[in-house]
Amino acid sequence: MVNNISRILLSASLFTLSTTANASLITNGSFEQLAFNDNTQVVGAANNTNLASYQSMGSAWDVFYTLPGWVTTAGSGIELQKNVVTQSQDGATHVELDSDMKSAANTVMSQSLTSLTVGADYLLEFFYKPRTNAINDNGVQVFWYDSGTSFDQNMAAKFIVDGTKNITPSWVKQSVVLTAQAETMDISFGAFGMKNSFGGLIDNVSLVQVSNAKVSDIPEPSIFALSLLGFGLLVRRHTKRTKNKVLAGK
Ligand SMILES: [Ca+2]
Ligand SMILES: [Ca+2]
Repeated sequence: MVNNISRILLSASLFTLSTTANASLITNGSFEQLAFNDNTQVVGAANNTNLASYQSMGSAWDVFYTLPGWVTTAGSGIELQKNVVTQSQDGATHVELDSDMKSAANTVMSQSLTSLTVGADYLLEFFYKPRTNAINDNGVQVFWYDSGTSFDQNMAAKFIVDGTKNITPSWVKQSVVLTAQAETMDISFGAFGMKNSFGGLIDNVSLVQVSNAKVSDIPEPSIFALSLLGFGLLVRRHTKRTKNKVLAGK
């Protein structure tokens, strides 16, 4: 029975996967959202630019503690750029995390992802472009951890990209597969290297589920509970059939 239930589970989860395969789980992955759902107004710490006014500006840059979907978890804030260093890979805006503040600091921005499937794989993709020709100046690290854990600069990065503009003059797609260890995971992007207000540029971040948890990864108590449920359904069906037979006088 467990085998049958496993097959049903697998079919059900494959169906779910096929219907959600293309939906990115990242909020504001292209950094184009200039308004919060609750209408919170935010102003940049460097130039006092209201986030909403990016819409009408031909070019702009400022440093924000929060953007829709993203929050600063280390450093001085997220630098949102529009047509000042380069065109964006997607849309009109992108971010840089070696932010231009009086004391330039390598910033970490984070987002929580909920309702993940423990044990399932997720493909993270984003576009990266190094701003300068200097070595050790444009690095970006990706961290992925259970939301119950606070971000820590000493965490091991799940992915690292670094480069220089002369060798990598255009946006390049980066990809890494991440496995969910909890239903709610945090993803963080952090700049590393020289803190000089010039760093790696990031745009078009997406995260999609690419595999289910293996049936063998489902905790045994769940299979046992499902077995009981299946057994209960069979008993109910059998009882109903017997009752119908009795009513029909068979
Ligand atoms: Ca964008
Ligand atoms: Ca730098």
